[in-house]
Amino acid sequence: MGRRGALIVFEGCDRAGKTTQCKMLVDALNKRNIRAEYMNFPDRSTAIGKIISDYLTKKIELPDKAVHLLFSANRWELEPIIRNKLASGVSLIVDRYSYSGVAFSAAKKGMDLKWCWNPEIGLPEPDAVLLLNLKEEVSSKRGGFGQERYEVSDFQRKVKSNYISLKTPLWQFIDADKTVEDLHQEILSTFNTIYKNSNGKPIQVLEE
Ligand code: Z5A
Repeated sequence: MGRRGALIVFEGCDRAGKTTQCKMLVDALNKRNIRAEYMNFPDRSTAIGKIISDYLTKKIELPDKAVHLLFSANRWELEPIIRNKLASGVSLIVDRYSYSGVAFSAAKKGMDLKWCWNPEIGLPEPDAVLLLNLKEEVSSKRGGFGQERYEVSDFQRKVKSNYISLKTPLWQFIDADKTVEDLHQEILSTFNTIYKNSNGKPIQVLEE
């Protein structure tokens, strides 16, 4: 039997370049005959994801706790697929995961970090979390900022500090204030190390 895929999560504040880099990494890996696929959360294509999308685009309102659980349920509905893909040798490059779930919800008034983390317990733990770090002055100048719920500077600052509270040894901070290509090359070399180190290790789960 061949090796399992690696589970690599990209996190970071708005417009840090996560989607751009995740997709470039998947393309580069596939060209090198490493099977890899892109996944993103929220996955707006599922039944739960459609409600989340309506919430983010301000078409509907929901209580904070209810929407938090929907974001988590969106990961749980894809959990069997994540496990199957990894077991079959496909590496998953994931654009936001549980850490966004907690960092964003806990940035809201009255939302407790620990309460927010609870529904994430038991999901597959990533082999690495790459946090793309970008100064606010730079991110706010990038395309599209400010159109969706949460795209507000004060809120993004709280999210950033919540990310720091969630940090574990799996996290790697990457300065994202670089050209797309320079950042890609750095991420590609980081991937090589993570991929090598994950070989032969069973997938763990997120714990309390
Ligand atoms: N959320 C939550 O509350 N709970 C959860 O459980 C989860 C998420 C999973 C929607 O996420 C919101 O959901 C998000 C968190 C919350 N809210 N916020 N804020 P989403 O993933 O659907 O969408 P997004 O997170 O808003 O995408 P993003 O963060 O804004 O963008 P990005 O993926 O980091 O960046 P990008 O799309 O690759 O690039 C953005 C722009 O910058 C684009 O014009 C690029 O061409 C440009 N770009 C990219 N890289 C560069 C470089 N290196 N230089 C210059 N310009 C660049």
